[in-house]
Amino acid sequence: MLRFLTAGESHGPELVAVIEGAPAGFDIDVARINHDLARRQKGYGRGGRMAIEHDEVRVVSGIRFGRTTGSPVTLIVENRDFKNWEKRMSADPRDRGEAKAVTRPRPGHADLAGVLKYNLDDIRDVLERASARETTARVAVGAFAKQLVAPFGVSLVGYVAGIGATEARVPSDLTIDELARVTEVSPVRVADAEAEQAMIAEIDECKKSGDTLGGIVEVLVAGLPPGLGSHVQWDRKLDGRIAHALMSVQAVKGVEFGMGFGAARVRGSQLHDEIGYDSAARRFTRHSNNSGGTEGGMTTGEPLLARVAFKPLSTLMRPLKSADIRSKAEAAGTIERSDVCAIPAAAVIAEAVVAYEVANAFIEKFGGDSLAEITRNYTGYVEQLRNY
Ligand code: EPS
Repeated sequence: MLRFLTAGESHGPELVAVIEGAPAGFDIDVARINHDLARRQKGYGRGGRMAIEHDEVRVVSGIRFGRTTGSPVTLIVENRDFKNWEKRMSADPRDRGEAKAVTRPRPGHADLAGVLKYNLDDIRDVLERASARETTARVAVGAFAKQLVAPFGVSLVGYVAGIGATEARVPSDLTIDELARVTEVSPVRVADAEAEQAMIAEIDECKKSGDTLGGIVEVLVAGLPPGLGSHVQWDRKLDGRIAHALMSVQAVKGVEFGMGFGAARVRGSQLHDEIGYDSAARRFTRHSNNSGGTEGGMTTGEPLLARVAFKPLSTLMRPLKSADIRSKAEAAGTIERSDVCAIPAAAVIAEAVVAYEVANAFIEKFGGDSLAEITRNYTGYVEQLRNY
């Protein structure tokens, strides 16, 4: 099984991810990890920070001559902005006086619950770690994970399905590769030119009025065999694990699969995906995919589709009412440099988070310590399905 931890603060020196349990013998192209980090930095509505950063991983362990060795993989991303924050983010107690404490919690952020829980009197001790800057490390992990499943024909794409009040159509005739290509060149990561213009206009309007915008992203995964995850125990259900991982992304308020909440409003006869059998391909088929590719916590073999709702960012340039944590007097929430809308980046983050969970389920099912061993197990299972 894979596991990983991230560490690092938004304005600290570095972000770190340690991935444990990766099998040996997998080709890892660091440029592909950096490519996803660059995708995360893009998007209409981002703030000034992204002009400072140039996110790239430094591999510290676990990869030798472009291949995994089976050892823990450590990936480090430098925060270029740290040079402007050295005194304020210093580990040295002598620098304490250099930093002005943040004392006005932003409604919607981790600020207030964090200082109460950890008994802190400077909100910066909370906001630095709560910041979505941490998703840089998670995107690096996801980009690594994608390369564990790529040899088995698994591909993923995250894209935007809505920003604020504007929904984007997703053309149903596009392959996953085409969808990835089209959304990649859109400043708001959509495949709908009309919606793109409306979204850009809404982001501009919010920027002017000091407001922020949320949205919905979708992650589509193709090439999964049936039977990843398991129905036998609650914590082995793959949709449950993916939902947990997605809910843990900063600002996420909802996750659904396939028809999701809509499934509650239709009859069973209108919802469930009827089953057929393709004798030539020797595989079971579905007439629809309302389940979003999971039944009983297992993949069905159809594309997996997760939808994720992100709330608008909680740092408002025209702040909401708050109360100072020291004086308890009414005060406006703190203004920190932030983004107006981070939904295009959120699509890349959600894609990475799902990639990790899928890779983990894959390694669990076809478990082995090397690419050769996993390939044997995978090929044997595919054969078993064909002969079923
Ligand atoms: C960032 C995410 C946001 C940005 C941050 C970079 O973090 P937060 O969740 O704290 O709003 O605002 O940039 C800054 C903190 C800054 O100083 O500009 C990211 O995704 O990299």
